[in-house]
Amino acid sequence: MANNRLDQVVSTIVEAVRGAVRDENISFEEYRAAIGYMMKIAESGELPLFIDVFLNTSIVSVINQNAHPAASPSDMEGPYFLDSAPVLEDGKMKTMDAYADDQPMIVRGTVKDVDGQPLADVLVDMWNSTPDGKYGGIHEGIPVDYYRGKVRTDAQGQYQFESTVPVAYKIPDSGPTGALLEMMGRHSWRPAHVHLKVRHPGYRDLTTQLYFAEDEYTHSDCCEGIVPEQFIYPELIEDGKRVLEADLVIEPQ
Ligand code: MBD
Ligand code: FE
Repeated sequence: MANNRLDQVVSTIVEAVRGAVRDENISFEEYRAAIGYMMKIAESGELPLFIDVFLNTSIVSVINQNAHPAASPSDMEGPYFLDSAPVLEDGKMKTMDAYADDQPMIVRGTVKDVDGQPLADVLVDMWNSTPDGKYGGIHEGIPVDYYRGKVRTDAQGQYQFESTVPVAYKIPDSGPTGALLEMMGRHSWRPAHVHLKVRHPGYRDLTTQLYFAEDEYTHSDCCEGIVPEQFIYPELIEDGKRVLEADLVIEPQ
């Protein structure tokens, strides 16, 4: 049986690309070059990165358009979420000893429903980069269970993670995605960020990110991220640890 949704979506995409070909007077040589470049992106393993750079932000707009007004804003998932991340009993992520001058970071808050009621036993995932912009299990030298993990909210709906402060993140520029951005005259930096994902039966998944107010890229993200204002944090230090306090509101399905 034909899948009508698939037919409609693919037809709309093809029509949009055909429009671009006509509008830009694309030559056969340019068409062949584009196919070659897409092959290169696929062969380098950067297909998810490439698509996220240009499209993830639009998917997020659609999610936010359809969201309950009291729900926390969604943000890009990016290419580096791994559902296989370890469950952390105490919220402490494994971090590499090699980064001697890394700064400890605490991320904590309460998960609530849209009426402000705290939700217990909610699954919260967090993942962030190393102090030099690498992700566990993705980039060389960082094992898969580092800088990522899962916790559950306690009876008061609270969650807490400990990790280290990430830096402004440069999209791998040795690959074809970074090279493309450079050829287009765009930089390939994302502001330093922390990824969060909240999942609970009967509720819509919430995927979002936290940012730092003092980061120079917070408002010029190479991925054109829609940075949620409520998730931009000024410097707050507690016992030498950077603290981000993010309450997360999820809505029923
Ligand atoms: C990232 O770490 C990221 O979060 C996004 C959205 C795109 C590329 C790399
Ligand atoms: Fe990221």
